[in-house]
Amino acid sequence: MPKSVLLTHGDLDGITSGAIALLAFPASEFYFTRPSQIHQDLYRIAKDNPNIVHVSDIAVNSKMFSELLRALDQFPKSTQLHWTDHHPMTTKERHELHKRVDLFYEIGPCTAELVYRKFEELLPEHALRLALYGAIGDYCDETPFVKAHFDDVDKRTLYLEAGLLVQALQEIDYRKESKDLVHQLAMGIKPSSMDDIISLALKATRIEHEVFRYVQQNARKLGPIGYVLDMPINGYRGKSAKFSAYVTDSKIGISARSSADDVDMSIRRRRTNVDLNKTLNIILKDLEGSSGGGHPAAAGASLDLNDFQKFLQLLADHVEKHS
Ligand SMILES: [Mn+2]
Repeated sequence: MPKSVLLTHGDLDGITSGAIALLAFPASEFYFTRPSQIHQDLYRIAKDNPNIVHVSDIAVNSKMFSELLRALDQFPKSTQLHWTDHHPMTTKERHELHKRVDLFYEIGPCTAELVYRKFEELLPEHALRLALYGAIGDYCDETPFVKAHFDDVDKRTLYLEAGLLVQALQEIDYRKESKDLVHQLAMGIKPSSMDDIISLALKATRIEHEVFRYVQQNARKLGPIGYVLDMPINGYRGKSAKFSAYVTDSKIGISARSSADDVDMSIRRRRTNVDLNKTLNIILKDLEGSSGGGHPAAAGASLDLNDFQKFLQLLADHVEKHS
Protein backbone atom coordinates (compact mmCIF):
# COMPACT_ATOMS: atom_id res chain seq x y z
CA MET A 1 0.00 0.00 0.00
CA PRO A 2 1.38 3.45 -0.83
CA LYS A 3 2.24 5.48 2.21
CA SER A 4 4.00 8.57 3.39
CA VAL A 5 6.51 8.92 6.19
CA LEU A 6 7.49 12.05 8.13
CA LEU A 7 10.76 12.45 10.00
CA THR A 8 11.48 15.42 12.20
CA HIS A 9 13.43 16.76 15.15
CA GLY A 10 12.14 16.65 18.76
CA ASP A 11 12.36 20.35 19.67
CA LEU A 12 9.51 22.82 19.19
CA ASP A 13 10.53 23.76 15.65
CA GLY A 14 10.76 20.05 14.82
CA ILE A 15 7.41 19.27 16.40
CA THR A 16 5.59 22.14 14.70
CA SER A 17 7.22 21.53 11.31
CA GLY A 18 6.27 17.86 11.65
CA ALA A 19 2.68 18.78 12.59
CA ILE A 20 2.44 21.07 9.55
CA ALA A 21 3.83 18.30 7.32
CA LEU A 22 1.20 15.98 8.80
CA LEU A 23 -1.48 18.46 7.71
CA ALA A 24 -0.01 18.49 4.20
CA PHE A 25 0.24 14.66 4.13
CA PRO A 26 -2.53 13.36 6.41
CA ALA A 27 -2.31 9.83 7.80
CA SER A 28 1.45 9.73 7.40
CA GLU A 29 3.62 7.65 9.66
CA PHE A 30 5.52 9.94 11.97
CA TYR A 31 8.95 9.52 13.60
CA PHE A 32 11.36 11.65 15.56
CA THR A 33 14.99 11.48 14.53
CA ARG A 34 18.26 13.36 14.89
CA PRO A 35 21.24 14.29 12.70
CA SER A 36 23.38 11.39 13.93
CA GLN A 37 20.69 8.81 13.23
CA ILE A 38 18.75 10.04 10.17
CA HIS A 39 20.69 7.83 7.73
CA GLN A 40 19.75 4.69 9.69
CA ASP A 41 16.09 5.70 9.77
CA LEU A 42 16.10 6.35 6.02
CA TYR A 43 17.67 2.95 5.33
CA ARG A 44 14.89 1.30 7.33
CA ILE A 45 12.11 3.34 5.69
CA ALA A 46 13.43 2.77 2.16
CA LYS A 47 12.70 -0.96 2.52
CA ASP A 48 8.95 -0.19 2.51
CA ASN A 49 9.05 1.78 -0.76
CA PRO A 50 6.96 4.69 0.56
CA ASN A 51 5.55 7.12 -1.99
CA ILE A 52 6.39 10.22 0.05
CA VAL A 53 9.08 10.94 2.65
CA HIS A 54 9.39 14.34 4.30
CA VAL A 55 12.38 15.23 6.52
CA SER A 56 12.24 18.46 8.52
CA ASP A 57 14.56 20.36 10.86
CA ILE A 58 17.36 17.80 10.71
CA ALA A 59 20.85 19.27 10.37
CA VAL A 60 23.22 17.62 7.93
CA ASN A 61 25.93 15.92 9.94
CA SER A 62 29.08 16.42 7.85
CA LYS A 63 30.79 13.33 9.26
CA MET A 64 27.84 11.12 8.28
CA PHE A 65 27.13 12.83 4.98
CA SER A 66 28.24 10.02 2.66
CA GLU A 67 26.08 7.55 4.61
CA LEU A 68 23.16 9.90 4.34
CA LEU A 69 23.58 10.02 0.55
CA ARG A 70 23.85 6.24 0.40
CA ALA A 71 20.63 5.96 2.42
CA LEU A 72 18.81 8.39 0.11
CA ASP A 73 20.02 6.37 -2.88
CA GLN A 74 18.14 3.32 -1.51
CA PHE A 75 14.78 4.84 -2.43
CA PRO A 76 13.19 3.93 -5.77
CA LYS A 77 12.52 6.67 -8.33
CA SER A 78 8.83 6.50 -7.41
CA THR A 79 9.47 7.87 -3.90
CA GLN A 80 9.01 11.62 -3.60
CA LEU A 81 11.69 12.80 -1.16
CA HIS A 82 11.22 16.18 0.53
CA TRP A 83 13.88 17.78 2.72
CA THR A 84 13.05 21.04 4.48
CA ASP A 85 15.61 22.64 6.76
CA HIS A 86 17.41 25.76 7.97
CA HIS A 87 20.65 24.46 9.50
CA PRO A 88 23.93 25.58 7.95
CA MET A 89 25.32 23.22 5.32
CA THR A 90 28.16 23.55 2.84
CA THR A 91 27.52 24.38 -0.82
CA LYS A 92 28.71 20.91 -1.76
CA GLU A 93 26.36 19.23 0.72
CA ARG A 94 23.50 21.35 -0.55
CA HIS A 95 24.31 20.43 -4.12
CA GLU A 96 24.49 16.69 -3.42
CA LEU A 97 21.28 16.76 -1.41
CA HIS A 98 19.54 18.77 -4.11
CA LYS A 99 20.33 16.03 -6.66
CA ARG A 100 18.41 13.49 -4.57
CA VAL A 101 15.59 15.32 -2.81
CA ASP A 102 13.14 18.15 -3.28
CA LEU A 103 15.16 20.54 -1.10
CA PHE A 104 13.54 23.58 0.49
CA TYR A 105 16.35 25.32 2.28
CA GLU A 106 16.85 28.77 3.72
CA ILE A 107 18.98 30.15 6.53
CA GLY A 108 17.10 32.60 8.74
CA PRO A 109 13.53 31.31 9.04
CA CYS A 110 12.68 28.34 11.26
CA THR A 111 11.83 25.04 9.60
CA ALA A 112 8.15 25.33 10.56
CA GLU A 113 7.93 28.56 8.55
CA LEU A 114 9.58 26.84 5.58
CA VAL A 115 7.27 23.80 5.68
CA TYR A 116 4.29 26.14 5.94
CA ARG A 117 5.44 28.21 2.96
CA LYS A 118 6.24 25.13 0.89
CA PHE A 119 2.83 23.49 1.34
CA GLU A 120 0.68 26.56 2.05
CA GLU A 121 -2.04 25.73 -0.48
CA LEU A 122 -2.59 22.30 1.06
CA LEU A 123 -2.93 23.60 4.63
CA PRO A 124 -5.84 24.61 6.87
CA GLU A 125 -5.77 28.05 8.45
CA HIS A 126 -4.62 26.88 11.87
CA ALA A 127 -1.32 25.60 10.41
CA LEU A 128 -0.12 29.20 10.38
CA ARG A 129 -0.13 29.36 14.18
CA LEU A 130 2.08 26.28 14.27
CA ALA A 131 4.59 28.00 12.00
CA LEU A 132 4.65 31.00 14.36
CA TYR A 133 5.13 28.77 17.45
CA GLY A 134 8.09 27.15 15.68
CA ALA A 135 9.54 30.58 14.91
CA ILE A 136 9.29 31.63 18.55
CA GLY A 137 10.74 28.31 19.70
CA ASP A 138 13.81 28.66 17.49
CA TYR A 139 14.37 32.43 18.00
CA CYS A 140 13.51 32.93 14.31
CA ASP A 141 10.70 35.42 14.96
CA GLU A 142 12.06 38.38 13.03
CA THR A 143 11.67 37.14 9.46
CA PRO A 144 9.45 39.16 7.07
CA PHE A 145 6.93 36.27 7.10
CA VAL A 146 6.69 36.14 10.89
CA LYS A 147 6.59 39.92 11.33
CA ALA A 148 3.80 40.22 8.77
CA HIS A 149 1.70 37.60 10.53
CA PHE A 150 2.39 38.96 14.03
CA ASP A 151 0.78 42.12 12.74
CA ASP A 152 -2.47 40.19 12.15
CA VAL A 153 -2.87 38.90 15.70
CA ASP A 154 -2.01 39.79 19.29
CA LYS A 155 1.52 38.43 19.31
CA ARG A 156 1.63 38.39 23.11
CA THR A 157 -0.96 35.61 23.09
CA LEU A 158 1.11 33.66 20.58
CA TYR A 159 4.15 33.99 22.83
CA LEU A 160 2.14 32.61 25.74
CA GLU A 161 0.97 29.61 23.69
CA ALA A 162 4.45 28.99 22.26
CA GLY A 163 6.04 29.57 25.67
CA LEU A 164 3.82 26.89 27.21
CA LEU A 165 5.14 24.45 24.60
CA VAL A 166 8.79 25.50 24.96
CA GLN A 167 8.61 25.01 28.71
CA ALA A 168 6.59 21.79 28.70
CA LEU A 169 9.04 20.24 26.23
CA GLN A 170 11.77 20.48 28.87
CA GLU A 171 9.80 17.91 30.85
CA ILE A 172 8.65 15.65 27.99
CA ASP A 173 10.47 12.62 26.65
CA TYR A 174 10.26 13.52 22.98
CA ARG A 175 10.30 9.91 21.77
CA LYS A 176 7.09 9.10 23.68
CA GLU A 177 4.71 11.89 24.65
CA SER A 178 5.62 14.27 21.85
CA LYS A 179 3.94 12.15 19.20
CA ASP A 180 0.56 12.79 20.83
CA LEU A 181 1.43 16.46 21.02
CA VAL A 182 2.10 16.53 17.27
CA HIS A 183 -1.31 15.01 16.59
CA GLN A 184 -3.08 17.41 18.95
CA LEU A 185 -1.37 20.41 17.36
CA ALA A 186 -2.24 19.13 13.89
CA MET A 187 -5.88 18.92 14.96
CA GLY A 188 -5.80 22.58 15.94
CA ILE A 189 -5.88 22.18 19.72
CA LYS A 190 -4.17 25.13 21.37
CA PRO A 191 -1.57 24.59 24.10
CA SER A 192 -3.68 26.65 26.54
CA SER A 193 -6.36 23.95 26.20
CA MET A 194 -3.97 21.08 26.94
CA ASP A 195 -4.10 20.56 30.71
CA ASP A 196 -1.05 18.30 30.80
CA ILE A 197 1.00 20.83 28.81
CA ILE A 198 0.04 23.66 31.14
CA SER A 199 1.02 21.80 34.29
CA LEU A 200 4.27 20.57 32.74
CA ALA A 201 5.04 24.10 31.55
CA LEU A 202 4.57 25.55 35.04
CA LYS A 203 6.60 22.76 36.61
CA ALA A 204 9.38 23.30 34.07
CA THR A 205 9.36 27.05 34.70
CA ARG A 206 9.79 26.53 38.44
CA ILE A 207 12.60 24.06 37.79
CA GLU A 208 14.21 26.52 35.37
CA HIS A 209 14.46 29.10 38.16
CA GLU A 210 16.18 26.46 40.33
CA VAL A 211 18.49 25.62 37.44
CA PHE A 212 19.46 29.28 37.25
CA ARG A 213 20.32 29.33 40.95
CA TYR A 214 22.34 26.12 40.56
CA VAL A 215 24.29 27.53 37.63
CA GLN A 216 24.88 30.78 39.50
CA GLN A 217 26.55 28.83 42.33
CA ASN A 218 28.36 26.16 40.29
CA ALA A 219 29.41 27.54 36.90
CA ARG A 220 33.13 27.58 36.24
CA LYS A 221 35.02 29.93 33.96
CA LEU A 222 37.83 29.30 31.51
CA GLY A 223 38.76 32.47 29.64
CA PRO A 224 35.73 33.50 27.55
CA ILE A 225 33.80 30.33 28.45
CA GLY A 226 31.44 29.76 31.34
CA TYR A 227 30.37 26.16 31.85
CA VAL A 228 28.59 23.66 34.06
CA LEU A 229 29.38 19.97 34.03
CA ASP A 230 26.89 17.36 35.25
CA MET A 231 24.12 19.50 36.61
CA PRO A 232 22.05 17.28 38.96
CA ILE A 233 19.01 17.50 36.68
CA ASN A 234 18.31 16.24 33.17
CA GLY A 235 17.37 18.53 30.31
CA TYR A 236 17.45 22.35 30.48
CA ARG A 237 20.69 22.17 28.55
CA GLY A 238 20.23 25.11 26.21
CA LYS A 239 18.93 27.23 29.05
CA SER A 240 21.72 26.31 31.47
CA ALA A 241 24.31 26.93 28.75
CA LYS A 242 22.91 30.43 28.31
CA PHE A 243 22.84 30.99 32.09
CA SER A 244 26.46 29.78 32.36
CA ALA A 245 27.59 32.49 29.97
CA TYR A 246 25.65 35.17 31.82
CA VAL A 247 26.59 34.33 35.42
CA THR A 248 30.30 34.13 34.56
CA ASP A 249 30.14 37.18 32.27
CA SER A 250 31.43 35.10 29.36
CA LYS A 251 30.96 35.09 25.60
CA ILE A 252 30.29 31.36 25.45
CA GLY A 253 28.15 29.22 27.74
CA ILE A 254 28.29 25.42 27.91
CA SER A 255 26.13 22.91 29.70
CA ALA A 256 27.80 19.51 29.58
CA ARG A 257 26.84 16.05 30.76
CA SER A 258 29.24 13.15 31.03
CA SER A 259 28.55 9.44 30.74
CA ALA A 260 31.03 6.59 31.13
CA ASP A 261 33.39 7.68 28.34
CA ASP A 262 31.73 10.60 26.58
CA VAL A 263 30.64 14.12 27.25
CA ASP A 264 27.72 15.70 25.47
CA MET A 265 27.04 19.42 25.55
CA SER A 266 24.91 22.35 24.50
CA ILE A 267 26.73 25.53 23.57
CA ARG A 268 25.33 29.06 23.35
CA ARG A 269 26.86 32.47 22.69
CA ARG A 270 26.35 35.81 24.40
CA ARG A 271 27.12 39.31 23.16
CA THR A 272 29.39 38.01 20.39
CA ASN A 273 28.92 37.11 16.75
CA VAL A 274 31.33 34.19 16.76
CA ASP A 275 29.76 31.44 14.60
CA LEU A 276 29.48 28.38 16.86
CA ASN A 277 28.73 25.98 14.01
CA LYS A 278 31.81 27.03 12.02
CA THR A 279 33.96 27.13 15.13
CA LEU A 280 33.02 23.56 16.04
CA ASN A 281 33.67 22.38 12.50
CA ILE A 282 37.21 23.70 12.84
CA ILE A 283 38.17 22.63 16.35
CA LEU A 284 36.44 19.23 16.40
CA LYS A 285 38.65 18.16 13.45
CA ASP A 286 41.47 17.79 15.98
CA LEU A 287 39.45 15.58 18.34
CA GLU A 288 39.04 12.02 17.19
CA GLY A 289 35.57 10.50 17.59
CA SER A 290 33.95 13.86 18.23
CA SER A 291 30.94 15.29 16.46
CA GLY A 292 28.97 18.49 16.65
CA GLY A 293 27.52 21.56 15.02
CA GLY A 294 24.21 23.35 14.75
CA HIS A 295 23.45 27.02 14.24
CA PRO A 296 25.70 30.08 14.52
CA ALA A 297 24.17 31.01 17.90
CA ALA A 298 23.23 27.58 19.27
CA ALA A 299 25.10 24.34 18.82
CA GLY A 300 25.97 21.03 20.43
CA ALA A 301 28.87 18.63 20.54
CA SER A 302 29.85 15.22 21.88
CA LEU A 303 33.35 14.00 22.48
CA ASP A 304 35.53 11.68 24.50
CA LEU A 305 35.36 12.67 28.17
CA ASN A 306 39.18 12.70 28.32
CA ASP A 307 39.18 15.44 25.65
CA PHE A 308 36.83 17.79 27.50
CA GLN A 309 39.50 20.07 29.01
CA LYS A 310 41.41 20.11 25.72
CA PHE A 311 38.19 21.03 23.91
CA LEU A 312 37.50 23.90 26.32
CA GLN A 313 41.01 25.21 25.78
CA LEU A 314 40.76 24.97 21.96
CA LEU A 315 37.41 26.73 22.04
CA ALA A 316 38.66 29.42 24.42
CA ASP A 317 41.69 30.10 22.19
CA HIS A 318 39.53 30.22 19.08
CA VAL A 319 36.97 32.58 20.59
CA GLU A 320 39.67 34.89 21.97
CA LYS A 321 41.32 35.08 18.56
CA HIS A 322 38.13 35.57 16.51
CA SER A 323 35.92 37.90 18.52
MN1 LIG B 1 14.95 24.33 13.89
